[in-house]
Amino acid sequence: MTARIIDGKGIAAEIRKELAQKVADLTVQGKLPGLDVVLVGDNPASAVYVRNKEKACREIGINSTIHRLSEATTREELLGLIDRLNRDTTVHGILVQLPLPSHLDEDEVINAIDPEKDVDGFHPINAGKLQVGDADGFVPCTPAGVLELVKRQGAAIQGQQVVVVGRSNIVGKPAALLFLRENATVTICHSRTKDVAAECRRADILIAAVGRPQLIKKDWVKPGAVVIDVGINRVDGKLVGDVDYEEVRQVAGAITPVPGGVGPMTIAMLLKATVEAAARE
Ligand code: NAP
Ligand code: LUD
Repeated sequence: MTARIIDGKGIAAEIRKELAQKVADLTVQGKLPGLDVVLVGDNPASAVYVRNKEKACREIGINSTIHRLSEATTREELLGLIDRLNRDTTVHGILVQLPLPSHLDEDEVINAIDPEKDVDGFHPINAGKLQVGDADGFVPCTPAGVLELVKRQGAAIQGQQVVVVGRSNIVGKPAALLFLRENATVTICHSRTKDVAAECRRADILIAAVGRPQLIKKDWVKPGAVVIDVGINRVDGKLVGDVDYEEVRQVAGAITPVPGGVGPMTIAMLLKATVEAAARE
């Protein structure tokens, strides 16, 4: 059996098309959605992602402003900008691209963002809402994209075994909570898990968010499982996921490619959150 390829790029384009109509409606009502993205320093991957976000906003009519700040930006300058954006009523969403240069405290910066504008869903208020099951909060874009992909390609979630490899606050942990909310039975693996391969083999839906190129092998995957590869690793100038794609596609039922899988969905979910923030105003 060869796995069906889950076309994240195509699904993300469909979602953007749906959103373009909502943006047009909001704009007519005088609520032009606004997203401000803050990029500090010159991390080349971050520059690519932010450019992709800017382009996606432009294409569907979201008013986006990118604040490109130097590596030497001080804590006070960054917090000052966030404060200004918090108070600017034309700004519905604020996103500070991570990672930040090491002299800046990511938690402090995230905490400074108005939770109502935190379209990334990283503020503790929004993380807490996901945890307690309050549907009003913003959900981190990458796990939201993972869930949307699984739903749109038609896999059942309720009662299924979902295994998430990775427990970061931006991907693994919220992904686990989202699938729990969908009534899956969820296992979270991390670097201290005794036998990650054995845990993965039980998964009906396997979500890899590890940051280790091609860690997940064919014999870690139950035949027919849905495999979602969140990982983006640059190896010899090429992008590869956390899943050994060529191997695993021989046993999986469905699999996301890298690139063209979860990455474009992250951006589509960011646009969706921004549109929602504007609609709530
Ligand atoms: P992270 O913060 O580095 O977290 C990695 C997690 O994997 C940690 O929980 C770590 O465990 C665990 N881990 C590391 N090695 C392991 C191993 N050998 N076995 C089991 N678990 C292991 O990374 P992240 O921010 O979640 O990102 C993960 C990957 O997704 C990266 O490749 C990143 O580039 C990519 N990513 C993609 C998107 C997208 O839109 N497609 C978005 C965000 C991230 P401990 O907690 O024990 O250290
Ligand atoms: N920080 C994110 N840091 C990194 N892939 C993204 C991402 C687009 N505050 C904050 O945007 O949500 C975030 N909020 N993240 N990420 C990763 C993470 C953040 C990753 C990949 C892509 C955003 C993307 O467009 C393309 C794909 O997988 O097809 C390929 C892009 C390429 O490198 O060519």
